[in-house]
Amino acid sequence: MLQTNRSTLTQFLIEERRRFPGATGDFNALILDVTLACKAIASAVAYGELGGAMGNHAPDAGGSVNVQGETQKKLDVLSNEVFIQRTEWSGHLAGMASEEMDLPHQIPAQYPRGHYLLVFDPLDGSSNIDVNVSVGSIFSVLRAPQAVIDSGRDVVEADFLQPGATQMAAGYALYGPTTMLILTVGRGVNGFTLDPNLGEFMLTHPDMKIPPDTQEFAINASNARFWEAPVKRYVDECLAGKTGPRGKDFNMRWIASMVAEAHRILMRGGVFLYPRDTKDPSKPGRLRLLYEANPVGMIMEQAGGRASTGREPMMGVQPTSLHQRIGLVFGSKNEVERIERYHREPALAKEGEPLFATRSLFRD
Ligand code: AFP
Repeated sequence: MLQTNRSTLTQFLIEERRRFPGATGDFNALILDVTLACKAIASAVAYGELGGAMGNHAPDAGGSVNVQGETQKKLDVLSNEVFIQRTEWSGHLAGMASEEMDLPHQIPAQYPRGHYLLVFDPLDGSSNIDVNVSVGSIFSVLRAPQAVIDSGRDVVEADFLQPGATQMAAGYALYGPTTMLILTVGRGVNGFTLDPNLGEFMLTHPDMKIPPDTQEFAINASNARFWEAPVKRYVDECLAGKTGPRGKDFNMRWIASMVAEAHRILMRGGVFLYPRDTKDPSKPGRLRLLYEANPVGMIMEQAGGRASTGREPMMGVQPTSLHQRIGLVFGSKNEVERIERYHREPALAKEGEPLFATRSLFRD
């Protein structure tokens, strides 16, 4: 381990910062605080039930006491607390928002306030915890509005409602066979692997790029009856394989842990769809815009892929609320563009008539 020529995350960030002579180092310090939180969560995830941290079957915060007298707490509640504890003291944040908190978190009075907003999903895929399947943390860094910086006032929801294109940084930690950190600070995407002996994230995947084409798609097919026509068309054509309009066979994956899907796509290409559907008209999608779609979308676009609602680029969406949901399609650029094209093409047949495929597994 001592004889390695790999950069640590700290070295990488300092070398990146040298391109900005006026940089104060605050941004780097914030990223390192966030990645320390991810290391702590990685440890809690690894201990699982041994550490008293549980998956979805545990009670909420406050929890019960298990036979060993340990207070059991849901891991996503614990992870949220870790993100807050590791970052609120630093003086780099004006405030933060999380999937686990209805309202924005104010920086306590005893700490200075800074220039950035941190938005995060502390533990995504938590329904997989109890079955020992990879889960992750997702984070996004925004610049606080100047009025917030100048006044030092408490943050409000509106301060966070910035399009994905304004993100300063985005990343995810993947708690899998190895713990990895995938990070973009606006100049490409780099992957780091946690060395458990050193406790350091080491640069192992520099300048990651997504193949523009793919033969692998990820969607929860149990929702097929709720899909809009363009999505049904796209999936039908993938399933038709060589015998259909695509002229090639496709493979399907669904891990139900978006961070794991995103990482697979980043590594070997693919497309992920959790589209807007008719299952619950009050929900225009399952995934959240600010702390799931936008950070993952920034990573995909920075790696040469594409992120979309299916109808418009994700990075251009103007958020309307902190926890708003949105339809999400991301991955290999040419595949996402095809899906967007299908959403633009007018329905070729009247409602109720077979639209495209003469046969479909999903035709009701
Ligand atoms: P949980 O955090 O509740 O497990 O949800 C995970 C997730 O937000 C995302 O990571 C998955 O891609 C998606 O939901 C899985 O949704 P389905 O359970 O409907 O397939």
